[in-house]
Amino acid sequence: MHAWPASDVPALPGTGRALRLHDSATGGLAAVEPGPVARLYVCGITPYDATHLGHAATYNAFDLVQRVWLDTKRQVHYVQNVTDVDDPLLERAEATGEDWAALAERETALFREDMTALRMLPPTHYIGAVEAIPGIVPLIERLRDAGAAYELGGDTYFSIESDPHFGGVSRLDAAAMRLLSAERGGDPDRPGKKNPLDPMLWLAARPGEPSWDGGSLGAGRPGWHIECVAIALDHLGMGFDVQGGGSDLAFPHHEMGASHAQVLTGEFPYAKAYVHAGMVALHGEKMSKSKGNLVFVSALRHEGVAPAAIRLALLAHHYRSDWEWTDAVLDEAVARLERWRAAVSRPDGPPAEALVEEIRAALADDLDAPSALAAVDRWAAAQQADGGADTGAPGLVSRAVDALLGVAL
Ligand code: 5CA
Ligand code: ZN
Repeated sequence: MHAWPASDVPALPGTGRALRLHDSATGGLAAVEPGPVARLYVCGITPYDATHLGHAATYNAFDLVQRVWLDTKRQVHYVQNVTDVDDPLLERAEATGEDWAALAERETALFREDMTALRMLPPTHYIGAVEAIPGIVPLIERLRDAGAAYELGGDTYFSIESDPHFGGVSRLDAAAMRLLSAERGGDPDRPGKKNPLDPMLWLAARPGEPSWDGGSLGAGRPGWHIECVAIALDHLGMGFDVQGGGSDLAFPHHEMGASHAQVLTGEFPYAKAYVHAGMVALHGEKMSKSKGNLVFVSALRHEGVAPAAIRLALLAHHYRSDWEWTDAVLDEAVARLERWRAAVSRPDGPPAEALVEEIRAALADDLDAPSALAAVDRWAAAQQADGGADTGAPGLVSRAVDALLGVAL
């Protein structure tokens, strides 16, 4: 699949800082120290509805990760998937009478437009689950041949007991895992499974549903977790730097993905850090396509809200916290954007070198974007209060805000 166009990332004077991120697998801050080419996998959308602010907040977090790495003069090898065949997508298509593939294509196209408008850096490889199927089948066959997968009623399951590290990503107890498995696409109550948590690797063809040639597995379609694993192993390999997504993916998705990959390769770990963004809510409940309590990025854009203001609204919250989208959040971001734009369009201001270092330090410390915004606010307020004669400062601020926060002033 093609991704979306990249916006420029201006180079800044001085050097960037080493990034520390909260790693779900340890529950603490991890020094993320990639080689010259940093490797990042971020789980992509299931394209049955438009991009909402919750998605945008999660992608914003991992966009910041890339911007910190780029500032340290590293290259970034970034892979994102599209879950372009899955139960919720097929159910939505069935309900509306639309062709499932056309629905996926339309919503993916809208996602690309939203990401472009928000200046999110595009992945190096943007891969659909459907296009990955030829690579997925042999992985499942290998798991089965190694005794790590079994057949049940024509479907193929992964045996979590084959991975001694199972549980190490989310660190949840069995009862919590079982609840979340039922909530998030698993089938813990299906009779005949070796372990209730065992996830589906290959779903045998059902009447009226799309299916693909599965070689010795028979016709069918892949399970969710193995899709991301096949794409990540193909394009990044084991031991990549960061596996990213929202906190609702820690279990089962990232837990199962890590297990699949660790059993397949015999190597550990799958990813050096598992990084999870908090959930954005609307009217007191997590924004979700299934509940329908959504604010869409595209709807705000059509109302004439500047994408830079949407981005500032996201940046005003720490990526790990759960927060609530309200009109006040957006109003505050619009006002901040106005203040910042007015400040950088003046001919001079207080020197800004220290501000660049403050933004760098804030982001390097587990992506503390709210502190970075506060630092820019202080610079703008100082300029407003007593001017400053540095004619290079407004340009430097605008480059730093663009390069490090993805906001074009
Ligand atoms: N296709 C899978 C991942 S392989 C998926 O979870 N798709 S999704 O469309 O449901 O979500 C895309 C990303 O947005 C995921 O990282 C998910 O954790 C995140 N996300 C979904 N809802 C919210 C929310 N309300 N707040 C923050 N992030 C969210
Ligand atoms: Zn995924």
